[in-house]
Amino acid sequence: MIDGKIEKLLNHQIELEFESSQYYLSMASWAEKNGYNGVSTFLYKHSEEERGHMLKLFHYINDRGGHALVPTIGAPPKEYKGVKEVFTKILQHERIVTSEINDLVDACLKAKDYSTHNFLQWYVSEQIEEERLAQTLLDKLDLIGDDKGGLYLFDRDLESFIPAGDGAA
Ligand code: OFO
Repeated sequence: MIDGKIEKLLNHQIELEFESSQYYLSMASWAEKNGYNGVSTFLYKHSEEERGHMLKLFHYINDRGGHALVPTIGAPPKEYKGVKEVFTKILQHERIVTSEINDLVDACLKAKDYSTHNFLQWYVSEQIEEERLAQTLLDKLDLIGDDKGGLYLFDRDLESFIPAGDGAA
C-alpha cells in the first residue's frame, strides 16, 4: 500500500506530465498553423510521449493501492513569437519537471518508499534525455540565427526525427 504523502506527490507529477502534454500539443498546433510541419510533427509526437509518461504514473499509483486522479489544469499559451521561443520554453519547462522529479525522489527516500524510488529512476533518466534534446535543438537554432534557409532545413530534419530511447508505454 502506498504512503498517502507519496501518493499525493505522484498525483502532482501526473499533473505536470499532463501539463507537458497539453503544452506541447498547443505548440504543435501553433507550428502546424504557421507552416512548420517538421516542428509540429515533432511536437505532436512529444505531446503523445508526455501522455505516456502520465499514464505510467496512473498505472503505478493504482497498482500500489492508491488512486490516480485526472488533473484539472488551465489552458496552455496559444501563440508563440517563433520556433526559438517554443524550444526555449520547452527547455525551461523540462528543467522544472526535472527539479520536481528530484524532489519526489528525495521524498521517497525520506519515507523509505524504495519501490517508488526504484520506479522513478526511469523518470530521472528520461529527464536527462529531455533536457539534452531541448538544449541541442536550441543550440542548432542559435547557429541558424536569422537564416531562413537554415530554419527550413531545421524544420525538414525534425519531420523524421526519432527521439532516443523513449520507452514509455
Ligand atoms: Fe515527461 O518528460 Fe518532459 O515533461
